[in-house]
Amino acid sequence: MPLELFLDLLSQPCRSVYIFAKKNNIPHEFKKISLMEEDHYGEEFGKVNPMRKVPAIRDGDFCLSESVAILMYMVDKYKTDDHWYPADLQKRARVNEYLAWQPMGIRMHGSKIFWINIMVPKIMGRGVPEDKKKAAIDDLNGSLKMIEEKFLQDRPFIAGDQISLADLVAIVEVYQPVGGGIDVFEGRPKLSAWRDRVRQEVGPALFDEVHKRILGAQEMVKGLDASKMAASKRRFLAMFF
Ligand SMILES: N[C@@H](CCC(=O)N[C@@H](CS)C(=O)NCC(=O)O)C(=O)O
Repeated sequence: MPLELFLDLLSQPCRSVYIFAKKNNIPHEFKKISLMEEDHYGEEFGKVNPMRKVPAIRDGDFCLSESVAILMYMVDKYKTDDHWYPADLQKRARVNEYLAWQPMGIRMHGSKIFWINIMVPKIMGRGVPEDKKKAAIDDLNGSLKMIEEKFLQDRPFIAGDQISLADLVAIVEVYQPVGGGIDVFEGRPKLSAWRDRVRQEVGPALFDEVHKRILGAQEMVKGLDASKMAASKRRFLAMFF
């Protein structure tokens, strides 16, 4: 049986897992879990991931969550090309350094912009207070600066001359606020050039296909039934109001 991937491409870590599986021709079955429909609270998915987060995978009777663990599982199981997770001590350490930084370093900030601009108005029926919006933008700008100045410096990719897991995990997060209507590439030539390199390495068709859902999120959200999103409502209430 192929690897079952439980994903929603609105989610950044789902996009990195999916790009990696497709790019490396890993046999898989895409099982769509719609976060907007709150499918992740269903009984079937609860058996795959009791934490009720995507991505998650099932390989026979082995279930695994957490995108970084899933990516590494695929690296090990399918013996993918070295550049994804280099054996070289210091290159691997660069990848690990980024992977360790990113959850609080950018993921949180990019996600917030998406929620503030797209999800909160729809689900709560009102906007986030201006001071919280401004703080979120400042945080995001700080994260993007860190990617450019600390993680990329003058290298084509985070670990050096070749694309690695770090670049995949990074690019999907950088796109989340873009889905929230903020063009993070404007006025950032270094970030834009890196994005172009990553897109080229992944393959433009695959890259664009995977990002279609997040880039169309503003339109998609208009048709949502907010009354079905009780869990998100509780979370936004605690976070922003
Ligand atoms: N650290 C986890 C994060 C997983 C995660 O937070 N997924 C989000 C989507 S991006 C989710 O499933 N959210 C559903 C919810 O919290 O209700 C990973 O990298 O896989």
